[in-house]
Amino acid sequence: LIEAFKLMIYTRTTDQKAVSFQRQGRMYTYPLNFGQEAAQVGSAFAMDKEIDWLVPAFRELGTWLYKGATLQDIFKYYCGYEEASTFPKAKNYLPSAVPVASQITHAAGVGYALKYQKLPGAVFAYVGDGGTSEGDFHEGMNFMGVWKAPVVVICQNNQYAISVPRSRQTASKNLAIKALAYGMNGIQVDGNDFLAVYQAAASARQLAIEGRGPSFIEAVTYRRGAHTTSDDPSRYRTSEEEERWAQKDPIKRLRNYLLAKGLWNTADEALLIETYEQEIDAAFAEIEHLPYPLENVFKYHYQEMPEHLLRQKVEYEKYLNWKEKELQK
Ligand SMILES: Cc1ncc(C[n+]2csc(CCOP(=O)(O)OP(=O)(O)O)c2C)c(N)n1
Repeated sequence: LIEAFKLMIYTRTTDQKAVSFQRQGRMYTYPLNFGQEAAQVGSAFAMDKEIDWLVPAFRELGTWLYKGATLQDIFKYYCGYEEASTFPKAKNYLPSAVPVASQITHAAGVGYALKYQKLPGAVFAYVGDGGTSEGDFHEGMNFMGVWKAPVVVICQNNQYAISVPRSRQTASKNLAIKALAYGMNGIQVDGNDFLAVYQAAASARQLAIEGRGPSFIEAVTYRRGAHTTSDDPSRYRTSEEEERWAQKDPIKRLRNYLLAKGLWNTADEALLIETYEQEIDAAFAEIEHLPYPLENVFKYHYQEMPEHLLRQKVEYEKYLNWKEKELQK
């Protein structure tokens, strides 16, 4: 429990730091994880780091860290180094998937391959509530159901797909019920309760490795921050709603539980966060000045660079000069 709680705090500290790096113009974009730490770390803790496969979407920072992605690679990715999203230091780990729900078909394939080759372990795949409305989601779910692939699909229902609320996303009564149609095990859990998520994910993994088929877990949570650093949630939701969910914050809840058990000391928490912040700053400093590879985007799409790309390249070079000057200040 302490390890999990620490990872939740580490995840939140990294998240906050990443947002400030982006705001300072030192990182390009970033999807926020604030408020979803129990859904991520709770499910990750059910995973066998060595033999299980992680098939991520793009908003599972706590899971990524658990599975062995380094801060350096995570930061590199959000600084534009696409290759870093393969997380070369981690084992059995697919690259993050921004095309929404495309990863569910990959997860079905990896699960099927494990079964076909009689390899041990399970696949942990992540998707958002919005992702459940995509074609790839249905194809992947259908395939893993038919083939009883050892897959655990964790859906972080954070209530929004950018600005589209869950209520306008699907007429389905809930998301977990979707599993039924594919002959999969389906369960809805309080995604802000670390223990509930862990229990659901551990049971689902057990079913998977015993050959009893894939599972779909709807972890009901809330994205307390913006969709990404380019989003302004005040345009589509109320502060009353945000306040309601703040009361159910997953870190607050696990902290209260640990305090009640006499397992945690709040005085140590501030110190811990300070140590984490130093570690995170040091990791960012290691990668911040690497030569920026975005020019690949310009170079490799066409044999001869078309006019509009040339214009963008000039703008980009201006930006680089600006950034260089800012860094020297
Ligand atoms: C196929 C596809 N369509 C649209 C987008 C743009 N887009 C990025 S994230 C997102 C919303 C995803 O919502 P959800 O699945 O609920 O995950 P969340 O972002 O809330 O974690 C959209 C529409 C995309 N990346 N891929």
